[in-house]
Formats: sequence, C-alpha cells, structure tokens
Amino acid sequence: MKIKKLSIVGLPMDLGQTRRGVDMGPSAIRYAGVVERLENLNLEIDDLGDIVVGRPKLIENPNSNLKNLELVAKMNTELAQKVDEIVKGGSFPLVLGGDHSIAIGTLAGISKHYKNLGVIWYDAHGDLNTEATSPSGNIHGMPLAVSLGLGHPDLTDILDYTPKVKPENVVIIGARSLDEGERELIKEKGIRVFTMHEIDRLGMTRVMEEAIDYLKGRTDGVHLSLDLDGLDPNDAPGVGTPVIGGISYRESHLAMEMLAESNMITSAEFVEVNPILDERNKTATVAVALMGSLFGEKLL
Ligand code: B3U
Ligand code: MN
Ligand code: MN
Repeated sequence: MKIKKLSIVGLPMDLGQTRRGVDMGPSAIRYAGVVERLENLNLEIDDLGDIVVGRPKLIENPNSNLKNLELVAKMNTELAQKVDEIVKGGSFPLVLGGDHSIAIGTLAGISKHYKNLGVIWYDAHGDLNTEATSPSGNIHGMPLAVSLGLGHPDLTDILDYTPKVKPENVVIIGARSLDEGERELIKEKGIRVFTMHEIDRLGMTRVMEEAIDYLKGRTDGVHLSLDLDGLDPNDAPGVGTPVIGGISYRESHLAMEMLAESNMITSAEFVEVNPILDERNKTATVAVALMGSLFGEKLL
C-alpha cells in the first residue's frame, strides 16, 4: 500500500483524563512542523484542521464513574465520521490527539472499511480497562477495551457497530504498566503483547519483525495507535502519565522505519502530547520525527 494522499485531523480533547493541556497536542505537533515534514516526502497533504470540542458539563453523570462520558462519546462520534469520510475519499487518515480516548473514534471510523483491521498499540499502558476494572475512571485508559467491544455502550457502539477490532488482530508494544484487570483480559483474549521485557530481551528489530509477521497473515489493513508515553520519559517528557524504563527514541525510529518498509500501515494516530508538561516542545518534535520515519523518510 503505497501512500500518496494523507489527511490530517486533530481532536484537541483532554477529557479522557485529568491532567489538562493534552488538548494542545495537535497545535504543538503542527508547530513542530508536521505538514512541512510530510510534504518533503512527496506526499499530498490535506490538513483538515481540528474538530471543535465543546465544554464538559460541570455536573457529572451520577450513574457512571466514567469521567466526561457524554462529551467524550460525542467528540469521538464526530471524529469517527470525519475519519470515515477520509477513508472513503481514498486518503490515509493521520489523527492528532488529544488524549488516547480519541482512539475510540478513530477506530470506529476506520474499521468499517476492513474485514480484519489490525492494530499496533504502541504504549506504556494496555488501555484495556473497563468501567469495572478502571482504577481512575479515565476513559483514556479504556480505548482498546472499548474497541474490542468491552465497556459502556455509548463508547462501544459508536457508528452503530461493535466490536471494531478482534483481539487476535491486536499487538501491544512497549507495555510496562498494566492493571490487574488488564492482565486478566490479555490472558483471557490471548492478545499479543511485547512488553519492555521482550524489547530488552529480543531487541526492537526482532520484536517488530515478529509483530509485522503476525499481523501480515491475518489482517487487511493495520492502524498504528502511538501513545507518546510508550517512549521513555527522557525522550518524550510531555505526557500525562510518564512511566520510566520506556522505548528509546532510536528504537522508536527503527520501529517506524520497519513499519514503513512493511507497507502495511493504513492509518495512524499520535496521542498524549501535552505541551504544558513538555520541555520546549520536545515531545511534539519527537512525534513529528517518528511520523517522518513512518512515512518513508530515509537517512541516506
Ligand atoms: N491504567 C491506568 C493508567 C493509564 C492508562 N493510560 C494512561 N494511564 N495514560 C488507568 O487509569 O486506566
Ligand atoms: Mn494510551
Ligand atoms: Mn499510555
């Protein structure tokens, strides 16, 4: 799948968690030069701008411990519709977050175009919590579970179909902070996970070879959902929930280059860039550099 046309859309939403500022992620990524960087790769870039996010209700729904459920569901529905249009128009959707709850909408918009959409979840966390297992009530810790059909119907049923993704088509890379309920779900569903242990032990080359091999045979498209907290906080400090001992900048470049060579990625999103917590826009700059590699930038 050689990518020619790429459409960028931002969802500047920070309602899936409690640290303000990740709503400025799309802006920070644009300041870091995403459009220019990708135009240099001879891609036709259509920057559609950002979806406008409403204000959350001050009074929370007493029947649910899910924070900002109503507005998170509404914004994700709008994102899903937008992404659906992009795919229909034959363009590659590149979504900028926002906290990781926006993956709910991205996957809703994309997956209806595939029989077996694969997902690479590049993240320190599993994002496999449900209302029942979440320690925080933060929806950004739930989008992968929601996409598997588990969770509140206002989230799982966006665009009126569920599940969006089959567990056997998911690969998690970089996990090092999993809650008890998430571990159980991983075992129960047989989800393929390359934790930091595997990355240390096998090296990123082998991890990516195995991940690509695994998805190649069973999927007809692959979405990359890259949470910047998958990287080590030394390399990507501007994230809401940093976890030490993460994937390095260099390993991440290698991973993106291997995905570019595989020609298998059909959509992508970069999330959790929080410029308020960042050092001179370093994390957005890292995100843009990784996008360069993902879309075929070469060193020589
Ligand atoms: N697993 C925890 C923490 C968390 C998930 N995703 C992020 N943090 N970024 C939770 O709240 O679900
Ligand atoms: Mn995440
Ligand atoms: Mn994370």
